[in-house]
Amino acid sequence: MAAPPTRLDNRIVLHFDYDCFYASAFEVEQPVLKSLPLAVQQKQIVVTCNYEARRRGLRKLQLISEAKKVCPDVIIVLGEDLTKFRDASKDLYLYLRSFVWGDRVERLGFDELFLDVSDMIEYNVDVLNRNDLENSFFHLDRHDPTIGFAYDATRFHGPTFPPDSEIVSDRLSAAAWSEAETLHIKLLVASHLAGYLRRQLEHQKGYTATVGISTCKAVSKLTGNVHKPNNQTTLLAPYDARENGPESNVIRFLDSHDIQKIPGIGSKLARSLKDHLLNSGRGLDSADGAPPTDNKTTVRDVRLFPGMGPVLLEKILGGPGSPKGIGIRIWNLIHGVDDSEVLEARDFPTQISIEDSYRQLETFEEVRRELIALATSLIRRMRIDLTEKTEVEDQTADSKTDHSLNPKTRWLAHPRTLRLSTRPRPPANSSGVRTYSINRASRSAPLPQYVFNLEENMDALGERLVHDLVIPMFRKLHPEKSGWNLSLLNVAVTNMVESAGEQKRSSGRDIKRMFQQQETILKEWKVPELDSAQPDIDLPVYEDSTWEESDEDEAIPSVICRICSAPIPHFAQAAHEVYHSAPD
Ligand code: DCP
Ligand code: MG
Ligand code: MG
Repeated sequence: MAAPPTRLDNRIVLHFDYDCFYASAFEVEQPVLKSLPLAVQQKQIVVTCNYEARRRGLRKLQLISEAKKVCPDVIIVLGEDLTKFRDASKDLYLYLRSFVWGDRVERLGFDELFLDVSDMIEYNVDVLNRNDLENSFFHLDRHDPTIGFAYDATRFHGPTFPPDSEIVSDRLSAAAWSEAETLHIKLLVASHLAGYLRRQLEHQKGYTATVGISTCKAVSKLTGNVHKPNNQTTLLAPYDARENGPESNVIRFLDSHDIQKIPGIGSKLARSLKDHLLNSGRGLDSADGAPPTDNKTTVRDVRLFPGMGPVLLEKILGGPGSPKGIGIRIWNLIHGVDDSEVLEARDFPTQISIEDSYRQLETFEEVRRELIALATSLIRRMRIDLTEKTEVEDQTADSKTDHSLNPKTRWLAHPRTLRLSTRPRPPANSSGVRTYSINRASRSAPLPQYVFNLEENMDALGERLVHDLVIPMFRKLHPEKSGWNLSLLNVAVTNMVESAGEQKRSSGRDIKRMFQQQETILKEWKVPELDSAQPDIDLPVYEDSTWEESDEDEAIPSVICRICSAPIPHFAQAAHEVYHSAPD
């Protein structure tokens, strides 16, 4: 058996997942909904529902008709227009980002965030007073010791894995400050930061989140799942196994997980691993004496399989089409070692795309009308995500008062390219069943400058853009006169070029000002979001895998999503596509 990978646990990473995100966006607008069962509908499905609805038996990705049966008094709201969720996602991202030193804040889809808080934690561990841990103070600003919050550093905030509340104060008093315990105290301090951020998010923004606290992205994401919703989990040290010492908590935590649940190991890789373990004759019993089972292959089964290591993994998973070094990457992952960094925050997305799916789109007039609607909403989104209000301060007035600021809008970035994509609906096969397709045809062209004119009316710009450019592109994609039977239209701008001038904003530094005029500043900041769920280019780090839960509705016949490999029930395909194509 190959040696386990070397651990480098010098970072602290928090993973945030907002609770019932779309439903919360409605609850924030109408707090009365919080205590009622609430479901968000897209097409014929419940894309999400609040926890009151879940308590009454509703589930994500359930048919609306079924939901109404299960809970007749369910309140249904429409969630096909993603504007509300995009805006909330961006607002919460900017809010949490404003606390973090070093700006390593990465979005994953709409409702997840990774925060690399290593610097803040290191600083706060350094300033702890070992003689009075109970009355500790967490510094949120290096330059102003008054900004922060009081906490008790003799214990963890919130639940831990393994659940253990005894061990802590003991450890801290004795050999606690040795090198080996550094991770322990870092995690402890981080658990208080996570608790504080969750409270702030709830009180200032009205959203609750579930947080995982560990040393890398993959493990903190998984750790968060232990206590859901509105809670947090810290994966306790030690992470490295010691001879005759305590076992590694990461290994203990990961071992019982289905291999497919590991972020970075999607269903395709999991399938190959399962097949190998089952077919290589020795079965799974090598790991724990249990007979091989078809439905669950755990991390432990893979890790302890005879001969397992980076070389064997490369043999099983490598080959044409798979990324280089996949063997070592997966070997690391099953030991909870994920060295992918939390990416530095960006001030604007790498692309913006707007699309809609259709049952029937056959005539030219329909296509033209839809393209104008999409182009207009693309321009609206560009104005939100790619511009910022620069504040010209009136030197003579008190800078704290809002009306002393004279906002002027400027473009942060100019996309150079416009792309049109369409998806023809494949013909029905001989048995009358349509096979599902996500194959898109697309065409790109330079984006004309006039779309950046902020004085011009958006509808007029949308119409002009469609007539000048999008319709000719459409004609090239579909030279036939009619009968295209399209199921999807997508317009996107890509190839962003950052405007010159502005210095990169560094968060942490701004925290004092933020505390003083929190509301004003957050309202005024028009900094666009990071675009992390792009449909067909620049996918996140783990291209061939899923970070998303995929255990919904396993009994329902489903198709495998070609983007994330998750099994998607037939009725949920439309919503699932919306999910992937959401530009941020
Ligand atoms: N979403 C979607 N289609 C999917 C999955 C999710 O449209 N197939 C949307 C609706 C969710 C949001 O994305 O509100 C976030 O997805 P989550 O899986 O995190 O679900 P929730 O945040 O709603 O619930 P939870 O409390 O389980 O995190
Ligand atoms: Mg969520
Ligand atoms: Mg999520």
